[in-house]
Amino acid sequence: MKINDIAKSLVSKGKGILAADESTGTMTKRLNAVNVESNEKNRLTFRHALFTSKDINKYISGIILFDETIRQKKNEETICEILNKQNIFPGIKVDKGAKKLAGSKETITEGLDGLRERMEEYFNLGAKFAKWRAVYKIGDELPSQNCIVANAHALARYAAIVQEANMVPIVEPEVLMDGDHNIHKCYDVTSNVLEETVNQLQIAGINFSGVVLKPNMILNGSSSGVKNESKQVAELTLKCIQNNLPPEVPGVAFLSGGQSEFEATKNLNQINKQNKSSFIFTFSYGRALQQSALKTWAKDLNDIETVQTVFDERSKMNSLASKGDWIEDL
Ligand code: 5MM
Repeated sequence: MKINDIAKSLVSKGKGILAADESTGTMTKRLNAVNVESNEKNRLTFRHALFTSKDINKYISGIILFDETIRQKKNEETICEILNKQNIFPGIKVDKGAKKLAGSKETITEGLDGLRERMEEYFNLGAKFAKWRAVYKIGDELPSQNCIVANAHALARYAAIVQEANMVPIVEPEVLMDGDHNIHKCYDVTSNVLEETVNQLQIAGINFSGVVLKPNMILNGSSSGVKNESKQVAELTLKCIQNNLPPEVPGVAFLSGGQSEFEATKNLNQINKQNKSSFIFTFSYGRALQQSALKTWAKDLNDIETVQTVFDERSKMNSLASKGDWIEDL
């Protein structure tokens, strides 16, 4: 399958992406928060429960995996085989995390060394798309131009290697919601970040039809004390993306970034209600798809069925939101 077709399928109507690519450190934090031991078996059991829920293939087009997961098997089947059977694209997180940017308090995402060889291996393991996340924090004088340019350059080099390996790069520049800034500051910073990211992707000769963008929504800082109004979030998010993204990009799959499950669904729904452009807006949520399912599992590690029902319900709500069809009290 050509990468342009994979990219289109990842954002096809009513479907979105499950981000299940928590590194072991992050997954350990998530499991420990609900008093579950983080070991290889538990990480696989929870993820396998989600990946085999009754309705997953109605709502989920692709799943981003972590290196550990793409190598795991359940009942003799690899995770990629399990996903392929359900017409869900397996994806792989290939960055090695946000590390200290020399000479600053900010971060640069690393992982380019040896990436070409790793992509070849992931392709052979069954991955059809990849993900790389760059992180920008808003603060006094932050993010710096150095941080914006360095991360955009790395995203572009990553995207070029992924396309060379016949896979779709998900480009994830995440402006964090941490801080007391207002929504307009988030708009300005995200605009600068997207502009530079697109600029670097262009310089690297990226085929924009074979890319999915995974940005943050435009929100008030989480410690600003200001409640987000969905209509304003949607208006500014749409404006920011439409002003910066080339029309060839088939779709945008938002990260949830620490929003509650409810807010992430509500805001996505409003974005789609207000969208007049040809861009497709869907979800690539981690926490906003998994939180309730994880809390449910922690109550009874043997009750996989209830976990799956809870996960299907969240996926369904976000599927409806990706069409602007979600109704608040459903
Ligand atoms: C699922 O978490 C991803 C990996 O995080 P670490 O590398 O820090 O372990 C993360 O990149 C995720 O894909 C995005 O942030 C979207 O997840 P949220 O929870 O923000 O929707």
